[in-house]
Order: sequence, then C-alpha cells, then structure tokens
Amino acid sequence: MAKLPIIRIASIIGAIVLIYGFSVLSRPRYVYVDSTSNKIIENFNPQVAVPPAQIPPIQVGGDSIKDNSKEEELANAQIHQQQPKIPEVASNDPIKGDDGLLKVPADKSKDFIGKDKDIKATFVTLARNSELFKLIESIRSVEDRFNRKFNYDWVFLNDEEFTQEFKDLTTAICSGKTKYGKIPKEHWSYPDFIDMEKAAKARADMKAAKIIYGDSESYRHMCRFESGFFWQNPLLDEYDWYWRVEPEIKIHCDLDYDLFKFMRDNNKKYGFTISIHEFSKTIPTLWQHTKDFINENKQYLHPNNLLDFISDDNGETYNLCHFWSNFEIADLNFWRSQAYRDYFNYLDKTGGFFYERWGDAPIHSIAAALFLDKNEIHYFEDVGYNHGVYTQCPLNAQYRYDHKCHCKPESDFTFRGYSCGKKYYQVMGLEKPKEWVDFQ
Ligand SMILES: Nc1nc2c(ncn2[C@@H]2O[C@H](COP(=O)(O)OP(=O)(O)O)[C@@H](O)[C@H]2O)c(=O)[nH]1
Ligand SMILES: [Mg+2]
Repeated sequence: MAKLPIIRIASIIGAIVLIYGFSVLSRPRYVYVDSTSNKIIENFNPQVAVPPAQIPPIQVGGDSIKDNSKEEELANAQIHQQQPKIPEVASNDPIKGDDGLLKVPADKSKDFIGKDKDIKATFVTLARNSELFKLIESIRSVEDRFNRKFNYDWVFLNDEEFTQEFKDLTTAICSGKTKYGKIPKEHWSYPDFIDMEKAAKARADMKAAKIIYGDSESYRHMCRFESGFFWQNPLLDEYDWYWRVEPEIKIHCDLDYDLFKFMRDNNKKYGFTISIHEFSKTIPTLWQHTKDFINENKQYLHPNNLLDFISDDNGETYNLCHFWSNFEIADLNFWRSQAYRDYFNYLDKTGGFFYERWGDAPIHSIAAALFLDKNEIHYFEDVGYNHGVYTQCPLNAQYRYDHKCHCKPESDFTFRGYSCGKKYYQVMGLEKPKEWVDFQ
C-alpha cells in the first residue's frame, strides 16, 4: 500500500529532472564575436559582460528649448563609471580585467571623446511636422554615426508651429540640446516688390514645362529662406558652425572625429559631400545677375577663388556645378559676411526666387566659389552620405570596413557623369582615389 505514494513522488521528481534537463539543453547558446578582434569569446555571458546602463528618464514636453545640461552631466558620469580604466594595449586580443569582464579596447576610447567646449556648433533642420518620421531616421543616423560622441545641439525650424509630438520625439532622440523656432513671416512670404501675376505665370509656365517643383510656391519660399534667412534666425545667433540635416538622409560610415573641429582647425568655411549639375531651366538668369553683381562689387571676388569649378570659360557662363546643399557643414559667419548679405539682397531684388525657381544650392555654391579662398572649401569624402537617388560611398574597401560603412561602392555618385566630382578633383589638383576608374 505504501508503494503507491513512493512511485508517485519518484515519477514527479523524474519529470522535474527531465523538464529541467530539457530546458538547459534547449537554451539558446550565445556565440560572442568580439567586434575588434573578430575572435570568438568562449563562455561569454552577456548578462555579466554588458551591465545595463542606468539611463535617467528623459523629461520631454513643456519648454520649446530643452536644457539638458543635467543630462549631459549624468551621461558623462555614466560613461566614466562604465569605462573607468581603459587599458592601453596594442594587441587585438580581447581584454579581460581582474573581474573577468571584457573591457573596451583602447582604440574604442575615442567613442567617448566629447566635444570641444570652445566650438559653438549646432545641427540645423528645416522640416514640416508631416516629415517627423522620415526625419527621425535621419537624426538616428547622424546621432549613431557621429553625434552620440559629441552631443552637439540641434535647431529645428518650421514655417508653422511644431507639434508637441514633433518636439517630444526629436528631443528624446537628440543627444544635445534641442531648440524649436517658428520662422517669422518676413522670412517666408512674398516681398512687396514681387509682381504676383508675373510670379503666378512663371509657375504655370514651369508646370507646363514639367520642371520639378515648377509650380510650387512653398518650394520657392523654402529656397529663398535657405539662401537668405536661416542663418539670420535668432536661435542660430549663439553658434559659429552648423551642419544641415534633412529628412530622408543617411550617414553611411562611422565618423570618429569632430567634423566641426576639423573645419575650425583647418580654416575651412564650407564643407560638402556631393556635387551635381543644376537643372538649367530653374535658373535662366542667375548667372547674368551674378556677373552684374560681381562687376559692381569686384572687391568681393577672392583672388584665390574656385571660379573654375563653376565655370568652364573663366566666368562667361555657369556650368551648373554646385554643392548639394541638403548636406552642409559650414561657417555661419560666411553667410553673415557683408559679401554674402549684399549678394543675397541683390539677387532677391531681381525677383528670381519667384519669377524663376532659384535653388539655395547654386546660390550657396556660387557664393562659396567666388567669395572664399578655394582652400576654405572642403570635400568630406569620408562621410558616406545618401539623399534620394544620390549616394556618396567611400571607394576604399579598407576605409569602409574600418568605419563600418553600410553603403555599396557601386552606388557612389562622385565620379559619375551628372556629378561634378571629377571637375572638383581636377580644379583642386586633388588625386582621385585609385578605385575611381571602376566607378565612373
Ligand atoms: N517647414 C517646411 N519645411 C519645408 C517645406 N518645404 C521643404 N521643406 C524642407 O526643406 C528641405 C528641402 O525640401 P525637400 O522637399 O526635401 O526638397 P528637395 O530635397 O530639393 O527635394 C527639407 O528639409 C524639407 O523638410 C515647407 O513648406 N515647410
Ligand atoms: Mg530633400
């Protein structure tokens, strides 16, 4: 009679042992490959090796300017707490400390260098509320590849009020301070000297001619704003440098150095990633007006200018080459200069933003090419950048591996027909990357 409970207990214990054994055997096995050495780390335990970060909750909403100096302080404290003694080692072997945990190899320490406090720089984005989710991906890309290491501020501008959702989400994702500005009416409307009928007719004609954005009024306000007013916005007053970011852009490679510091230390004033030809039908009279302006203001033409990049006949005609302005890293003080102010005001008075469809890219580029020393212009060949159908992808394979680029070299536009990359290399006397012949 006593046998039955014993058998019952034994079979329950047996079942428990079986279930436990099965669960141990069926547990997922982690295979950890150290990203620096590419070696498999035996017996890696992710729960021990990667302590979860104690991220303080981010307060969003409320003020249109986020003051996250406290967050910066906390983040710095965490970084130093988590990476207290980064061992200086030359070997590629995975490093284990006394506690047996993996340590960050020495060359990774540059991930935490932080920004130079003397550099007054910000990102700047003009966007509509409706573009929030396309923009978020762009910001994520810029933050992951660059700004999480530097925490520069971000200024957002819009011709309408930003929604709370826009402010909350962008503030949550940006590592620096975020600021939001509504563009004043006088920066985004028709000036009183514009003949509205003439402008409407121009739009109708350009629509009939199937010119891209030919009938758009908002696109024209946008181009005029980006040419003459974004740098006048009070939110940018405290900065010397900006990096322009638009929705639907990607950064393809890790940027392990401070691009703003590079600009400052190397005396650069305008940086770009892609150059391209403009649609001539959008700017029929822009070059003539530019020549007229220069004739009246010869003092602004820099003796060591880059005219040969934008003209093949020493200034007689414009060859349509320009820097693609959806990516720009530049010195705000260049746009604030008398030369550029006078040039913009001169162009604006002609009405060409509305009677034609002048883009801010050719205007910025012509000004940079004529008023700057050509050595003050910098081609960022190492960024890896995409907007729409055009991509810059570093052609050197070792560079791409070292910087974890995720672009296909076949997609690189730099040396293709419609690009102005070849022209730029030639005019600057630069040596093209040796791989270029395979990607033209
Ligand atoms: N707030 C606002 N931003 C605009 C407007 N039109 C264009 N933009 C922004 O201006 C930039 C260029 O516009 P986009 O449509 O991308 O022009 P594309 O790149 O030349 O095709 C982007 O950052 C847009 O978000 C507008 O009407 N209002
Ligand atoms: Mg765009």
